[in-house]
Amino acid sequence: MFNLILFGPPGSGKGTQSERLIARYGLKHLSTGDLLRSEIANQTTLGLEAKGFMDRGELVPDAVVIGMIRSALDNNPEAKGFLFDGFPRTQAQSVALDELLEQRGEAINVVLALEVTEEELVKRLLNRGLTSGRTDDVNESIIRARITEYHKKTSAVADHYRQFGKVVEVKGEGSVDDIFDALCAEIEKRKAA
Ligand code: B4P
Repeated sequence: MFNLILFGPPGSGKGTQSERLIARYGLKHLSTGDLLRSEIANQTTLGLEAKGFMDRGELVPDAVVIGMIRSALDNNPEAKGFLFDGFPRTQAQSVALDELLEQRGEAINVVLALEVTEEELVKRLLNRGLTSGRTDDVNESIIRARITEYHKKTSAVADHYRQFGKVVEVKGEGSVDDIFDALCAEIEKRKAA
């Protein structure tokens, strides 16, 4: 199995690049953002609980997202690897993911961290907000709150995996094709190792 985390601030291109990476490598895509939005669309109890946090640009509680990932791993025993997109987002989620994978005899192979400046992130998300219908993309102060959450809680995820030498930084500005090629080059190196 090959398991990778696509890491980076909101708007760094995780969703965009994940689509291409899963197509190239046949990985199972696990996006906690997509899973949460689907719970909201179906008006489940979990979705109703998550919506308030997401609308304010805050992270959803760890127990909720860890439970979702546990179920997703259980439901995909045949997967040849997972691409984690937007998860883990806290130190506690990182530890939980490592444990969930270890119980299955697996581990994270690489964390690819997309680097994008804050002004570019805000520009991209406001632009996506024009068409996405996402309530967390339309208001600049909510977008900045999401970026602040990222610096406060999510950058710890990179620190966690750095201690195991698993983090590779990739420039997340430029054309989608060039960024994709850079990500693939790093994956190929790790697969060959
Ligand atoms: P997510 O759904 O993960 O959303 P995101 O980080 O905003 O998006 P992403 O980074 O994937 O977007 P992309 O760059 O592809 O999270 C939403 C919310 O859910 C969070 O705020 C939180 O409340 C909650 N949540 C999710 N996971 C959680 C967890 N584990 N724990 C707790 N809470 C959690 O796209 C951005 C835009 O940039 C697009 O319009 C795209 O077209 C554009 N773009 C991409 N690449 C580009 C490039 N190279 N050049 C120009 N534009 C580009």
